Amino acid sequence: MSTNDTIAETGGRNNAFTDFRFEKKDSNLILAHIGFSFFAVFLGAIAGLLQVTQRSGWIQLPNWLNYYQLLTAHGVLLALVFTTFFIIGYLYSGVARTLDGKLTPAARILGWIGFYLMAVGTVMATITILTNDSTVLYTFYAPMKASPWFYIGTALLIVGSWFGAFGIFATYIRWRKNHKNQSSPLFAYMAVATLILWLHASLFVAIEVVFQLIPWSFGIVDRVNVSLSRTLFWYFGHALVYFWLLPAYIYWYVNIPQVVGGKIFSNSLPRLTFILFILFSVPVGFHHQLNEPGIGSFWKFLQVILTMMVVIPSLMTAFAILATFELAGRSRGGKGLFGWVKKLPWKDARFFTAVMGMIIFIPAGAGGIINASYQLNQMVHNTWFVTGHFHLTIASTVLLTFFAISYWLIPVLTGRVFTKQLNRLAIVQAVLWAIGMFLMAVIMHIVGLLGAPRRTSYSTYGGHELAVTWLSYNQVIALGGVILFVAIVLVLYIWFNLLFLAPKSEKTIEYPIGVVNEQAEHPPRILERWSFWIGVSIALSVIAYAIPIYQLIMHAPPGSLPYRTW
Ligand code: HAS
Repeated sequence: MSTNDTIAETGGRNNAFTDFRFEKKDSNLILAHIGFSFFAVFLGAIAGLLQVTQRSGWIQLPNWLNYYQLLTAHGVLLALVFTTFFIIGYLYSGVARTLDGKLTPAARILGWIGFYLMAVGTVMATITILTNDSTVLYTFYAPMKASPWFYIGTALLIVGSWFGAFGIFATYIRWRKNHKNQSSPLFAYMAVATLILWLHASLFVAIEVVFQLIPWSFGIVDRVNVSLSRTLFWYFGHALVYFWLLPAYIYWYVNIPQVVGGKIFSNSLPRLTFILFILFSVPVGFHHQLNEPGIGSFWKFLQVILTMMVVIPSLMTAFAILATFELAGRSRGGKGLFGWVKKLPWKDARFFTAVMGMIIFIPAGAGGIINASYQLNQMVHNTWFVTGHFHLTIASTVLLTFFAISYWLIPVLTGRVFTKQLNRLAIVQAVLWAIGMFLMAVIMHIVGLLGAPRRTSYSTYGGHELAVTWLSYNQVIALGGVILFVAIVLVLYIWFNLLFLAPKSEKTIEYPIGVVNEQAEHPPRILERWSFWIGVSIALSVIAYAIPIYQLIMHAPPGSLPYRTW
């Protein structure tokens, strides 16, 4: 296989890390996580196809399967399982790559413990969904009650991810000990920041599951404080979306500069961005509960303001990524105001697929700001507008970036080549994804504004005149869903090839890590004083949450008995 036949081989680029190879023990651990995540995509996509076609009246489901069951499987397998496995695998890979080239033995042990806990938890939760005992959607709102084994399964998924995080911390701490007074490599820094955010937020959903939902679902206690459980869920739930987004940002900040043949624009700005996410991504969960009773409007408004603060690091990211691209394009000879755009490697799926995600993030982020505006939320809450928003964010921006990562990460791990044909297929895949999402998610925004509710099975609402206006939109949404399913089949085909069939490479396959622009300032030491930032983050969360949570407990209604609504 010559270099010309490949996209992902080293290509002789001048980067100190180019000849890197993983130790077998590390690549096995990373591959286990990534491989498991693909299985979740496979099942979750089938559930997605069935539910979108049922919702639009195209198909009728058999008696043993219902819409809400599919919706639960789709959300849990894609939003919770796929993301967590993929992210932990990707973070392990970059940490091993940039911190002395390997994981510590402790990290490997912690990584495997985490993997097995997550895998067992996923299997338990999935079985209870398939048996229709846990049709509670991925947000598992009380008082709908799932099987206790569903909650235990999700708790294991979360606790397993903590072990994964501890493994990464172990490798990072070893590196800091051996490199006193140095700033850590950007990838590792960002991985640590992402996992600090994750530990902080997921602790609270673990409290909800372990202390409220598991005892209640086993019948040990009769009633559950519903408002408190939802508040604990959203304490975690919004930071969860940044647990998905930040690994995509890591790719944009650290890996893509090398893919485009440029340099990382700044060594401090990305670090500051991630610190802002640690601070502001948690004390904002009330923007998911703006229409709920029991929480004072002052606290909701405070969290709306903090939500606007968490938009800032994304705007900083947009600026930094564009600057990186412009510098790269100009260094390749791009002239004039926009001549540099043409010089970017548009035919390389590792770039193209991620850029599709970036472009989609511009309207997706605007939709988020609409959601977060206190008054506008009255209009869009619980409508398909919100479903459209999260299909543009997690299911496009983040997912497309993860696809782009997989196109070089699997070859690095398996030694197989991302051939020209696979690269072409990946570009077709990204275009199909953008078309499918345009038809599905953009129309969801429109029909949401016309009042169509989310989380509902097919219904004509007795022929009500308003509901009739939604029907033709539903058809377009289903068409978009079918196109997306075809695109998922393509990506599964590419992954299968990269795992088992593509030709083996004779050369080392490049793990792209960008180098920082020589003119960039050295990052200020304060940015790596984690205890300080964790302290500020906890303080902000106490300010935003302590009094409302106290009130939810002290003025709690009697609580709710469990319900099985399906
Ligand atoms: Fe959201 C609901 C507000 C971002 C996911 N969101 C959801 C739900 C999910 C979700 C899953 O305030 C539904 C939960 C449920 O089931 O009920 N969201 C926001 C805001 C942001 C935001 C303010 N969300 C995300 C991200 C997600 C995600 C990211 C997943 C990954 N969201 C809300 C609110 C709700 C909500 C309310 C509740 C609604 C309700 O009533 O239920 C912000 O973080 C967005 C900031 C983003 C930007 C965009 C910056 C653009 C960039 C791209 C640059 C492009 C370049 C291209 C460089 C301001 C960085 C270069 C191109 C070349 C030319 C080469």
